[in-house]
Amino acid sequence: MHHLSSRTPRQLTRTHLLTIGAACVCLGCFGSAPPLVPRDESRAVAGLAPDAKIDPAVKAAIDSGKTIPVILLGHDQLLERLHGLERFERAHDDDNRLQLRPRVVAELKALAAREQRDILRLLGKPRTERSLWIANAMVLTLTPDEVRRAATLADVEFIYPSIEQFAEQEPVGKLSLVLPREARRPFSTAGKRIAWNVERLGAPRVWTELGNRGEGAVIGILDGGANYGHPDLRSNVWRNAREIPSNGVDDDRNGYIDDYYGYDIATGHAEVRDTTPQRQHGTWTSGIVAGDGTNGIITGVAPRASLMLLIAGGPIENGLAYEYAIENGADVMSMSFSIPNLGNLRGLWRMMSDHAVAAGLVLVGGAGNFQQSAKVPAQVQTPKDIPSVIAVGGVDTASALVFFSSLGPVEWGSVALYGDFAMPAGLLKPDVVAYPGPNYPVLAAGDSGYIDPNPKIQGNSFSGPQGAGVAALILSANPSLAAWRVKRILEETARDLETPGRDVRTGWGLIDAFAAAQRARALAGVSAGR
Ligand SMILES: [Ca+2]
Ligand SMILES: [Ca+2]
Repeated sequence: MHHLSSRTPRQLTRTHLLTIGAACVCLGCFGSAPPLVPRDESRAVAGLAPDAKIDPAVKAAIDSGKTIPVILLGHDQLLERLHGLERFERAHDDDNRLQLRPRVVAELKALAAREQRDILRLLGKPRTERSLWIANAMVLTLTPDEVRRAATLADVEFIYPSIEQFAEQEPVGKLSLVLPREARRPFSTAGKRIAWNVERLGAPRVWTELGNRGEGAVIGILDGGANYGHPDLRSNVWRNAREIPSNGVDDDRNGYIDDYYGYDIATGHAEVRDTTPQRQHGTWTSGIVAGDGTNGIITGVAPRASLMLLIAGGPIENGLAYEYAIENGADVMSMSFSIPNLGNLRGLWRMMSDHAVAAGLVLVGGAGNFQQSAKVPAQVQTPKDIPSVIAVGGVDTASALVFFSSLGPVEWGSVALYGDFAMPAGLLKPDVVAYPGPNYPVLAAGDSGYIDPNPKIQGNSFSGPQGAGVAALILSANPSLAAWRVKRILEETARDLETPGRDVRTGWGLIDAFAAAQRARALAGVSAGR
């Protein structure tokens, strides 16, 4: 079996999914509109006792006298932890996602700014090292006494260890390739071969019968970069219209110099192009979302969707990537990686994900390839272990689960601030399944062609982007749909496999692109076949 090297940003183990083989806060109102988050006073809960707010890893460090970087989670969050997103969904199920987004973002930013300013003042710190609004959280390096003091503050909900080494402050903006501006060629299947996974998911019927190739949808590819110069990708790479590439200037003043096709948040580089044979992962996943077949084979589910290329390492950087995607108009985030053993930090990631979904970003990724190398409930790993993130497992051409596809359920009983979905029942995962391969062509990163035949490369890193591509088709059919409704449509239109109903092997079943796009279109009040 061919083995891919994992990308390992510093001390984090981050595996690509190809093995080959609280209390509600009072929120401002918008005119006479109802509040964004319905208050439920009965659910208001007191914070933890100071000692219980400190993660065991932080406690061990300060007990030995160490000054360490920590993540302070603020008390004020947009959504209540346990059922906040569910309540938000009920309140906003029919709201227009694109109109809801700026309201959610404004509230998230206002909450974070206010409370983080207070915490800094109370701790006597001039500034944070990193600050998030997608969850109200910030990174500070604190002495043991400062950690103990932070834990006594009502504004501090929890203190996590900070496990990332952040990029240096001298970012590099130079891009190795700036594509010429050229008119997008009309998409056509004429004379093209279509990869069988794309065909079997029903995507070509969406293109031809519904006239929907993913136009208008922007997919964040949170991966290791991609060869966006590949002929099958170059028409579909997203551009930041407010940024002039390679001029060394942060033209749009978003803190990222020359972020034109996306950004490498992990290293502070604008360059997101990778053509090296050892690192083709992001080119493969990009191609499965939107490879348009210019050079002969259509590998993409949504061949007229746009791709925003992002690179991140640990939880804080991934939170920054969520923020970037939301602020720059992405509709979907494709996440073909897994991070195991994050402990309580899984809770931070879940909070960020719930807020991102509320802000209209569909989160999706492969379920993992750990059926034989990890025990349940640790086979589906972060971030796909999060309820609001769509985990895509894998089946073969006979619709039988593949030997490596991670099994559910997952558990949250051990995670601080959560404690729900305890074993043995846990949380059902995966959510749906697609085709992890091998034996269908994928883009070659090093040249303009394909890996074809591809008898070896397989994994749920390929299943996740199929889910992301279908999410693009859903949102292209109906851009106003809430992100959680995209997840629901994927699940409800999936073809049930194995045990009738949802199960811990294949979830709701095999993704059906045509049924999903048709459902989305019907919800938009447009009859199919028009
Ligand atoms: Ca910029
Ligand atoms: Ca620039």
